[in-house]
Amino acid sequence: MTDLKTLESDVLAQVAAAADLAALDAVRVAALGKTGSISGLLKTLGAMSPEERKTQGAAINALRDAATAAIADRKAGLEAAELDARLASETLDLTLPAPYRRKGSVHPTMQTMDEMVAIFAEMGFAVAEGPDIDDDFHNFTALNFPPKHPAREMHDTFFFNPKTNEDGSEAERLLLRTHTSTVQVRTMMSQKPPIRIIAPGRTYRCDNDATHTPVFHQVEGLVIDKGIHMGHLKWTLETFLARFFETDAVTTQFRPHHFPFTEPSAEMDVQCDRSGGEIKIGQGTSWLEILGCGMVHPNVLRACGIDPDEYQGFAFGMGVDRLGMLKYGMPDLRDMFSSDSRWLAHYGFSAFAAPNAASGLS
Ligand code: 2NM
Repeated sequence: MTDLKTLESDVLAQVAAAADLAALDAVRVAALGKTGSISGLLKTLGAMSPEERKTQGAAINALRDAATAAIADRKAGLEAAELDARLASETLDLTLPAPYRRKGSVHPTMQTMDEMVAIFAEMGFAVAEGPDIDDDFHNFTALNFPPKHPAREMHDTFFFNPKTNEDGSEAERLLLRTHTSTVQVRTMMSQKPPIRIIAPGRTYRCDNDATHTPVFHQVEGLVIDKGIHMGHLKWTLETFLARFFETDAVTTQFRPHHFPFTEPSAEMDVQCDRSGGEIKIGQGTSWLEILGCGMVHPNVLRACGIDPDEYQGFAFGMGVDRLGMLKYGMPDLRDMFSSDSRWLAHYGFSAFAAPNAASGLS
Protein backbone atom coordinates (compact mmCIF):
# COMPACT_ATOMS: atom_id res chain seq x y z
CA MET A 1 0.00 0.00 0.00
CA THR A 2 2.78 2.43 0.85
CA ASP A 3 4.24 1.70 -2.58
CA LEU A 4 0.98 2.74 -4.17
CA LYS A 5 0.81 5.90 -2.07
CA THR A 6 4.38 6.77 -2.98
CA LEU A 7 3.74 6.10 -6.64
CA GLU A 8 0.59 8.22 -6.53
CA SER A 9 2.30 11.19 -4.94
CA ASP A 10 5.23 10.83 -7.37
CA VAL A 11 2.96 10.80 -10.42
CA LEU A 12 0.82 13.65 -9.13
CA ALA A 13 3.95 15.70 -8.40
CA GLN A 14 5.22 15.05 -11.93
CA VAL A 15 1.86 16.07 -13.38
CA ALA A 16 1.89 19.28 -11.37
CA ALA A 17 5.47 19.98 -12.43
CA ALA A 18 4.86 19.45 -16.18
CA ALA A 19 5.64 22.85 -17.66
CA ASP A 20 3.97 22.31 -21.03
CA LEU A 21 1.77 19.89 -22.96
CA ALA A 22 4.72 17.88 -24.28
CA ALA A 23 6.13 17.37 -20.77
CA LEU A 24 2.68 16.39 -19.50
CA ASP A 25 2.32 13.81 -22.25
CA ALA A 26 5.67 12.32 -21.31
CA VAL A 27 4.40 11.95 -17.71
CA ARG A 28 1.21 10.31 -19.01
CA VAL A 29 3.15 7.77 -21.11
CA ALA A 30 5.49 7.00 -18.20
CA ALA A 31 2.55 6.27 -15.88
CA LEU A 32 -0.35 5.08 -18.05
CA GLY A 33 1.34 4.10 -21.34
CA LYS A 34 1.78 0.47 -22.39
CA THR A 35 4.89 0.01 -20.29
CA GLY A 36 4.01 2.72 -17.76
CA SER A 37 4.35 2.34 -13.99
CA ILE A 38 0.61 2.20 -13.26
CA SER A 39 -0.10 -0.01 -16.27
CA GLY A 40 2.57 -2.38 -14.94
CA LEU A 41 0.75 -2.66 -11.61
CA LEU A 42 -2.55 -3.36 -13.37
CA LYS A 43 -0.90 -6.25 -15.18
CA THR A 44 0.04 -7.89 -11.83
CA LEU A 45 -3.64 -8.27 -10.92
CA GLY A 46 -3.99 -11.43 -13.03
CA ALA A 47 -1.46 -13.38 -10.91
CA MET A 48 -3.08 -12.43 -7.59
CA SER A 49 -5.39 -14.50 -5.45
CA PRO A 50 -9.05 -13.41 -5.59
CA GLU A 51 -8.76 -11.99 -2.04
CA GLU A 52 -5.67 -9.98 -2.82
CA ARG A 53 -7.14 -8.81 -6.10
CA LYS A 54 -10.16 -7.41 -4.32
CA THR A 55 -8.23 -4.99 -2.15
CA GLN A 56 -5.22 -4.36 -4.43
CA GLY A 57 -7.39 -4.06 -7.56
CA ALA A 58 -9.55 -1.34 -6.10
CA ALA A 59 -6.48 0.55 -4.90
CA ILE A 60 -4.64 0.28 -8.24
CA ASN A 61 -7.74 1.31 -10.18
CA ALA A 62 -8.22 4.27 -7.85
CA LEU A 63 -4.58 5.21 -8.46
CA ARG A 64 -5.12 4.98 -12.22
CA ASP A 65 -8.27 7.11 -12.01
CA ALA A 66 -6.54 9.71 -9.84
CA ALA A 67 -3.62 9.94 -12.29
CA THR A 68 -5.97 10.15 -15.31
CA ALA A 69 -8.05 12.90 -13.71
CA ALA A 70 -4.96 14.87 -12.62
CA ILE A 71 -3.52 14.66 -16.15
CA ALA A 72 -6.80 15.83 -17.75
CA ASP A 73 -7.02 18.65 -15.25
CA ARG A 74 -3.46 19.78 -15.84
CA LYS A 75 -3.96 19.49 -19.61
CA ALA A 76 -6.96 21.81 -19.51
CA GLY A 77 -5.00 24.27 -17.38
CA LEU A 78 -1.99 24.21 -19.73
CA GLU A 79 -4.21 24.64 -22.80
CA ALA A 80 -6.00 27.60 -21.25
CA ALA A 81 -2.66 29.16 -20.33
CA GLU A 82 -1.38 28.58 -23.88
CA LEU A 83 -4.49 30.26 -25.34
CA ASP A 84 -4.18 33.17 -22.92
CA ALA A 85 -0.55 33.65 -23.93
CA ARG A 86 -1.48 33.57 -27.62
CA LEU A 87 -4.34 36.04 -27.16
CA ALA A 88 -2.07 38.34 -25.18
CA SER A 89 0.59 38.24 -27.91
CA GLU A 90 -1.98 38.84 -30.67
CA THR A 91 -3.89 41.74 -29.15
CA LEU A 92 -5.03 44.39 -31.56
CA ASP A 93 -5.76 47.84 -30.22
CA LEU A 94 -8.76 48.91 -32.27
CA THR A 95 -8.50 52.43 -30.93
CA LEU A 96 -5.15 52.95 -32.68
CA PRO A 97 -5.25 54.89 -35.97
CA ALA A 98 -5.38 52.58 -39.03
CA PRO A 99 -1.87 51.95 -40.35
CA TYR A 100 -2.94 52.24 -44.02
CA ARG A 101 -2.27 55.50 -45.79
CA ARG A 102 -5.22 54.96 -48.18
CA LYS A 103 -8.21 56.94 -46.93
CA GLY A 104 -11.83 56.24 -47.79
CA SER A 105 -13.40 58.44 -50.43
CA VAL A 106 -16.75 59.19 -51.98
CA HIS A 107 -17.31 57.14 -55.15
CA PRO A 108 -17.57 59.30 -58.29
CA THR A 109 -21.04 57.90 -59.00
CA MET A 110 -22.29 59.04 -55.61
CA GLN A 111 -20.56 62.40 -55.95
CA THR A 112 -22.19 62.86 -59.37
CA MET A 113 -25.58 61.79 -58.02
CA ASP A 114 -25.25 64.27 -55.14
CA GLU A 115 -24.37 67.04 -57.59
CA MET A 116 -27.38 66.23 -59.78
CA VAL A 117 -29.70 66.13 -56.76
CA ALA A 118 -28.33 69.46 -55.49
CA ILE A 119 -29.01 71.16 -58.85
CA PHE A 120 -32.52 69.75 -59.23
CA ALA A 121 -33.35 70.49 -55.60
CA GLU A 122 -32.45 74.11 -56.15
CA MET A 123 -34.70 74.12 -59.23
CA GLY A 124 -37.64 73.03 -57.06
CA PHE A 125 -37.68 69.25 -57.54
CA ALA A 126 -38.43 66.96 -54.61
CA VAL A 127 -36.51 63.70 -54.29
CA ALA A 128 -38.58 60.50 -54.42
CA GLU A 129 -37.39 56.96 -53.73
CA GLY A 130 -38.77 53.44 -54.09
CA PRO A 131 -37.77 49.78 -53.87
CA ASP A 132 -35.07 48.17 -56.04
CA ILE A 133 -37.12 44.96 -56.15
CA ASP A 134 -40.43 45.61 -57.83
CA ASP A 135 -43.18 44.00 -59.87
CA ASP A 136 -44.23 43.83 -63.49
CA PHE A 137 -46.94 46.46 -63.04
CA HIS A 138 -44.69 49.25 -61.77
CA ASN A 139 -41.74 48.44 -64.04
CA PHE A 140 -43.62 47.72 -67.29
CA THR A 141 -47.42 47.65 -67.43
CA ALA A 142 -48.12 51.09 -65.92
CA LEU A 143 -45.42 52.49 -68.21
CA ASN A 144 -47.25 51.40 -71.37
CA PHE A 145 -44.92 48.50 -72.24
CA PRO A 146 -47.00 46.13 -74.42
CA PRO A 147 -47.26 42.53 -73.07
CA LYS A 148 -44.66 41.16 -75.52
CA HIS A 149 -42.22 44.09 -75.45
CA PRO A 150 -38.58 42.85 -75.76
CA ALA A 151 -37.51 44.66 -72.57
CA ARG A 152 -39.77 42.30 -70.62
CA GLU A 153 -37.64 39.33 -71.70
CA MET A 154 -35.32 37.46 -69.33
CA HIS A 155 -32.67 38.62 -71.66
CA ASP A 156 -32.80 42.28 -70.52
CA THR A 157 -34.40 42.07 -67.11
CA PHE A 158 -33.25 40.27 -63.95
CA PHE A 159 -36.28 38.30 -62.80
CA PHE A 160 -36.54 36.42 -59.52
CA ASN A 161 -37.76 32.82 -59.50
CA PRO A 162 -41.54 32.85 -59.28
CA LYS A 163 -43.01 32.00 -55.87
CA THR A 164 -45.68 29.29 -55.69
CA ASN A 165 -49.23 30.09 -54.60
CA GLU A 166 -51.01 27.93 -52.00
CA ASP A 167 -52.93 26.13 -54.78
CA GLY A 168 -49.61 25.23 -56.47
CA SER A 169 -49.93 27.74 -59.30
CA GLU A 170 -47.10 30.15 -59.97
CA ALA A 171 -47.29 33.59 -58.35
CA GLU A 172 -46.01 36.65 -60.15
CA ARG A 173 -42.23 36.87 -60.59
CA LEU A 174 -40.63 39.92 -59.04
CA LEU A 175 -37.78 41.70 -60.79
CA LEU A 176 -34.95 44.17 -60.25
CA ARG A 177 -36.16 47.52 -61.60
CA THR A 178 -34.70 48.32 -65.01
CA HIS A 179 -35.28 52.07 -64.51
CA THR A 180 -36.38 54.34 -61.65
CA SER A 181 -39.62 55.15 -63.50
CA THR A 182 -41.19 52.72 -61.01
CA VAL A 183 -40.80 55.53 -58.48
CA GLN A 184 -42.56 58.02 -60.77
CA VAL A 185 -45.44 55.56 -61.17
CA ARG A 186 -45.84 55.29 -57.40
CA THR A 187 -45.69 59.08 -57.03
CA MET A 188 -48.32 59.66 -59.72
CA MET A 189 -50.60 57.06 -58.11
CA SER A 190 -50.28 58.50 -54.62
CA GLN A 191 -50.06 62.28 -55.16
CA LYS A 192 -52.20 64.84 -56.93
CA PRO A 193 -50.59 67.11 -59.53
CA PRO A 194 -48.75 69.42 -59.68
CA ILE A 195 -45.84 66.95 -59.35
CA ARG A 196 -42.19 67.90 -59.64
CA ILE A 197 -39.86 65.09 -58.61
CA ILE A 198 -36.59 63.43 -59.39
CA ALA A 199 -35.97 59.74 -58.72
CA PRO A 200 -32.28 58.98 -58.18
CA GLY A 201 -31.29 55.38 -57.62
CA ARG A 202 -29.78 52.06 -58.57
CA THR A 203 -31.09 50.20 -61.61
CA TYR A 204 -30.37 46.78 -63.12
CA ARG A 205 -30.18 45.33 -66.60
CA CYS A 206 -28.79 42.08 -67.92
CA ASP A 207 -26.02 43.76 -69.90
CA ASN A 208 -22.24 43.84 -69.56
CA ASP A 209 -19.73 45.47 -71.92
CA ALA A 210 -17.51 48.59 -72.12
CA THR A 211 -20.52 50.92 -71.96
CA HIS A 212 -23.00 48.83 -69.91
CA THR A 213 -22.79 47.31 -66.44
CA PRO A 214 -25.47 45.07 -64.87
CA VAL A 215 -25.91 47.65 -62.09
CA PHE A 216 -26.02 51.32 -62.98
CA HIS A 217 -27.50 54.52 -61.58
CA GLN A 218 -30.18 56.80 -62.91
CA VAL A 219 -31.68 60.13 -62.12
CA GLU A 220 -35.10 60.36 -63.68
CA GLY A 221 -37.32 63.43 -63.53
CA LEU A 222 -41.04 64.02 -63.80
CA VAL A 223 -43.13 67.19 -63.97
CA ILE A 224 -46.93 67.00 -64.17
CA ASP A 225 -49.14 70.07 -64.30
CA LYS A 226 -51.66 71.80 -66.54
CA GLY A 227 -50.26 73.05 -69.84
CA ILE A 228 -46.81 71.44 -69.57
CA HIS A 229 -45.05 71.19 -72.97
CA MET A 230 -41.68 70.35 -74.51
CA GLY A 231 -40.48 73.95 -74.12
CA HIS A 232 -40.55 73.44 -70.35
CA LEU A 233 -38.65 70.20 -70.81
CA LYS A 234 -35.96 71.79 -72.96
CA TRP A 235 -35.41 74.73 -70.60
CA THR A 236 -35.23 72.43 -67.56
CA LEU A 237 -32.65 70.15 -69.17
CA GLU A 238 -30.50 72.95 -70.61
CA THR A 239 -30.48 74.75 -67.28
CA PHE A 240 -29.50 71.54 -65.53
CA LEU A 241 -26.75 70.67 -68.05
CA ALA A 242 -25.16 74.13 -67.96
CA ARG A 243 -24.95 73.95 -64.18
CA PHE A 244 -23.77 70.36 -64.15
CA PHE A 245 -20.97 70.95 -66.67
CA GLU A 246 -20.21 74.34 -65.12
CA THR A 247 -20.52 76.37 -68.31
CA ASP A 248 -22.52 79.57 -68.94
CA ALA A 249 -24.80 77.90 -71.45
CA VAL A 250 -25.13 74.68 -73.43
CA THR A 251 -26.48 74.14 -76.91
CA THR A 252 -28.69 71.08 -77.26
CA GLN A 253 -30.76 69.30 -79.85
CA PHE A 254 -33.68 66.91 -79.56
CA ARG A 255 -33.39 63.81 -81.76
CA PRO A 256 -36.61 61.85 -82.30
CA HIS A 257 -36.58 58.55 -80.44
CA HIS A 258 -38.95 55.93 -79.09
CA PHE A 259 -39.83 55.03 -75.51
CA PRO A 260 -43.06 53.24 -74.62
CA PHE A 261 -43.74 55.67 -71.76
CA THR A 262 -43.41 58.97 -73.62
CA GLU A 263 -44.95 60.47 -76.77
CA PRO A 264 -43.28 62.26 -78.38
CA SER A 265 -39.95 60.84 -77.21
CA ALA A 266 -36.52 62.28 -77.82
CA GLU A 267 -32.88 61.85 -77.02
CA MET A 268 -31.07 65.05 -76.17
CA ASP A 269 -27.61 65.73 -77.57
CA VAL A 270 -25.32 68.39 -76.20
CA GLN A 271 -22.84 70.30 -78.33
CA CYS A 272 -19.26 69.39 -77.55
CA ASP A 273 -15.68 69.58 -78.71
CA ARG A 274 -13.82 66.28 -79.23
CA SER A 275 -10.72 67.71 -80.92
CA GLY A 276 -8.31 67.66 -77.96
CA GLY A 277 -8.66 63.96 -77.13
CA GLU A 278 -11.11 64.69 -74.35
CA ILE A 279 -14.71 65.84 -74.59
CA LYS A 280 -15.43 69.49 -73.74
CA ILE A 281 -19.08 70.42 -73.23
CA GLY A 282 -20.49 73.80 -74.21
CA GLN A 283 -18.34 74.46 -77.29
CA GLY A 284 -17.24 72.78 -80.52
CA THR A 285 -18.86 71.10 -83.49
CA SER A 286 -19.74 67.58 -82.29
CA TRP A 287 -22.87 66.27 -80.61
CA LEU A 288 -22.96 63.97 -77.63
CA GLU A 289 -26.00 61.92 -76.68
CA ILE A 290 -26.67 62.68 -73.05
CA LEU A 291 -30.19 61.62 -71.98
CA GLY A 292 -33.64 60.38 -72.97
CA CYS A 293 -36.86 62.30 -72.44
CA GLY A 294 -40.34 63.07 -73.71
CA MET A 295 -43.93 63.96 -72.87
CA VAL A 296 -45.51 61.40 -70.55
CA HIS A 297 -47.72 59.08 -72.63
CA PRO A 298 -51.48 59.51 -72.00
CA ASN A 299 -51.69 55.76 -71.30
CA VAL A 300 -49.15 56.17 -68.47
CA LEU A 301 -51.09 59.08 -66.95
CA ARG A 302 -54.32 57.07 -67.20
CA ALA A 303 -52.73 53.92 -65.67
CA CYS A 304 -51.64 56.09 -62.74
CA GLY A 305 -55.06 57.70 -62.24
CA ILE A 306 -54.31 61.09 -63.84
CA ASP A 307 -56.66 62.49 -66.51
CA PRO A 308 -54.56 63.26 -69.62
CA ASP A 309 -57.19 65.75 -70.82
CA GLU A 310 -56.56 67.81 -67.71
CA TYR A 311 -52.85 67.27 -67.01
CA GLN A 312 -49.75 66.87 -69.12
CA GLY A 313 -46.20 66.12 -68.09
CA PHE A 314 -42.64 65.69 -69.19
CA ALA A 315 -40.16 63.08 -68.02
CA PHE A 316 -36.48 62.42 -68.54
CA GLY A 317 -33.87 59.86 -67.58
CA MET A 318 -30.12 60.19 -67.29
CA GLY A 319 -27.34 57.71 -66.58
CA VAL A 320 -25.44 58.95 -63.54
CA ASP A 321 -22.35 56.79 -64.09
CA ARG A 322 -22.10 57.94 -67.69
CA LEU A 323 -22.49 61.63 -66.81
CA GLY A 324 -19.86 61.24 -64.09
CA MET A 325 -17.46 59.66 -66.58
CA LEU A 326 -17.98 62.55 -68.98
CA LYS A 327 -17.53 65.19 -66.30
CA TYR A 328 -14.53 63.61 -64.60
CA GLY A 329 -12.83 62.04 -67.62
CA MET A 330 -12.96 58.32 -66.86
CA PRO A 331 -12.37 56.15 -69.92
CA ASP A 332 -14.15 52.86 -69.05
CA LEU A 333 -17.47 52.37 -67.29
CA ARG A 334 -16.44 49.00 -65.89
CA ASP A 335 -13.71 50.60 -63.73
CA MET A 336 -16.50 52.30 -61.80
CA PHE A 337 -17.46 49.02 -60.15
CA SER A 338 -14.20 47.05 -59.99
CA SER A 339 -13.30 48.21 -56.44
CA ASP A 340 -9.70 48.91 -57.47
CA SER A 341 -8.32 50.97 -54.59
CA ARG A 342 -5.87 52.79 -56.87
CA TRP A 343 -8.73 53.88 -59.13
CA LEU A 344 -10.79 54.95 -56.11
CA ALA A 345 -7.83 56.87 -54.68
CA HIS A 346 -7.45 58.69 -58.00
CA TYR A 347 -11.08 59.41 -58.85
CA GLY A 348 -12.70 59.44 -55.38
CA PHE A 349 -13.88 62.60 -53.63
CA SER A 350 -13.42 63.87 -50.11
CA ALA A 351 -16.36 63.15 -47.86
CA PHE A 352 -15.96 66.71 -46.56
CA ALA A 353 -16.69 68.22 -49.99
CA ALA A 354 -20.32 67.20 -50.40
CA PRO A 355 -21.86 69.17 -53.25
CA ASN A 356 -24.35 71.89 -52.43
CA ALA A 357 -25.60 74.90 -54.30
CA ALA A 358 -23.97 77.41 -51.94
CA SER A 359 -20.38 76.14 -51.77
CA GLY A 360 -20.10 74.84 -55.31
CA LEU A 361 -20.79 71.51 -56.89
CA SER A 362 -17.40 69.93 -57.49
C1 2NM B 1 -36.35 58.08 -69.76
C2 2NM B 1 -36.65 58.68 -70.98
C3 2NM B 1 -37.92 59.21 -71.18
C4 2NM B 1 -39.54 58.47 -67.91
C5 2NM B 1 -40.91 58.41 -68.08
C6 2NM B 1 -41.42 58.30 -66.82
C7 2NM B 1 -42.83 58.19 -66.42
F1 2NM B 1 -42.94 57.44 -65.32
F2 2NM B 1 -43.30 59.36 -66.13
F3 2NM B 1 -43.53 57.68 -67.37
N1 2NM B 1 -40.42 58.30 -65.97
N2 2NM B 1 -39.26 58.41 -66.65
C8 2NM B 1 -38.53 58.56 -68.96
C9 2NM B 1 -38.84 59.17 -70.16
C10 2NM B 1 -37.29 58.03 -68.76
O1 2NM B 1 -35.16 57.51 -69.48
C11 2NM B 1 -34.19 57.40 -70.49
